[in-house]
This record gives sequence, C-alpha cells and structure tokens, in this order.
Amino acid sequence: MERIYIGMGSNLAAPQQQLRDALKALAQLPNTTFAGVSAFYQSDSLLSGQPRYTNAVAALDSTLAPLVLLDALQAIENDQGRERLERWGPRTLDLDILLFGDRLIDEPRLKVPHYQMHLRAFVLYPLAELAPSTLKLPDGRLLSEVLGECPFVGLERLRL
Ligand code: A4P
Ligand code: MG
Repeated sequence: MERIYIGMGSNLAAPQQQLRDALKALAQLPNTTFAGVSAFYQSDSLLSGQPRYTNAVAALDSTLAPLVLLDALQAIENDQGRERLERWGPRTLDLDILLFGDRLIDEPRLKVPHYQMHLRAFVLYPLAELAPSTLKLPDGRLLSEVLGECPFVGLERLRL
C-alpha cells in the first residue's frame, strides 16, 4: 500500500456537490482504501474571468499502479461531465495526483509531484490537514517548510 494524496477542484455546476460525488467515486476505487478528506476551501481562480473554485485534498491507500490510478481518476472526471475544451479551462471536476508515496514520476502523461503544488495555498493547506507536518516532499523539503512559504491568502475554509 502506498499513501496517495489527490487534489480535487471544481468551478462549474455546483462545485461542492461535484466534490462530494467525486469522494464517493474515490471510495469505490478497486484495491484502494479511502483514508480521509480535508475541509473544502474556496478561492479565486488563478486565471481571471473564471468562477471561484472549491478545492479539497483526499488521501488514499492503494496498490494501484500510478497510470492505472490516473486512468481511473480521468474516468471519474469524465463521468462528472468534464469537457476538455482548453487547458486550464473551467471544469466540473479536476482530480490531480499530488503525491504518490515518495515517488518521483516523470512520464509523458504523469508528473508527480504535481508541478505547482508547492506554490498553491489551495493545495497545501488542505493537504496539511491530512498529512503530518513531517511529511517530506520528493525534493526532500518538509511540508511544514513549504507551507511556511505559502501565505494563507485568499482562501476561505468552508464548514463541512
Ligand atoms: N498529468 C500530468 N501529471 C498529472 C498529475 N500529477 N495528476 C496530465 C493528474 N494529471 C496529470 O490535465 C492535463 C494532463 O495532465 C492530463 O491528461 C494528465 O495526463 P487536465 O486535468 O486535463 O488539464 P488541466 O487541469 O487543465 O491542467 P492542469 O495542469 O492540471 O491545470 P492546473 O494547473 O491544475 O490548473 N484556481 C484555484 N483557485 N483552484 C484550482 O484548482 N486549478 C486550475 C487548473 C487553475 N486555477 C485554479 C485551480
Ligand atoms: Mg488536472
């Protein structure tokens, strides 16, 4: 079993419900145990002119291979009406593999850790609710260190 953290985001079609539906789907993945979810957080899109996002992080323990998990996550995105019209476009559901055990993955379809996670408050603060502050990112830095460099600005933590 490896511990996997999934970044979840939505900014279309009732984002909070999208995340709740996605959590049910994650809990049903084969060879996988659902290990928890952060609170939901709202923030403005990194791109102007898009609706606000709701984000959360989920933890899974799984024996799935990384690309098999990626396929399963993309199937969940598609089931929930994800349309890939443009990169970075608004979306009903985005599921990103943030961390996969302590692996560094550099495949054409899959880069882990997710490329900008260490800069994104809407990833790091929910992740810190689930992961120990002593968690090491694959580059050797502690989660607590990266978090300390990423201000809690523009994030609104929602009550569940
Ligand atoms: N891919 C590579 N590595 C991964 C990974 N670790 N996890 C590939 C998942 N997929 C990965 O992804 C494009 C391709 O990336 C996939 O086919 C997969 O093979 P996508 O989800 O289709 O496209 P995308 O989401 O538009 O691209 P990306 O790079 O995931 O976008 P970002 O950087 O996540 O930006 N503002 C707020 N507040 N909250 C947000 O969640 N998200 C974005 C999207 C912009 N602004 C935001 C938020
Ligand atoms: Mg994505």
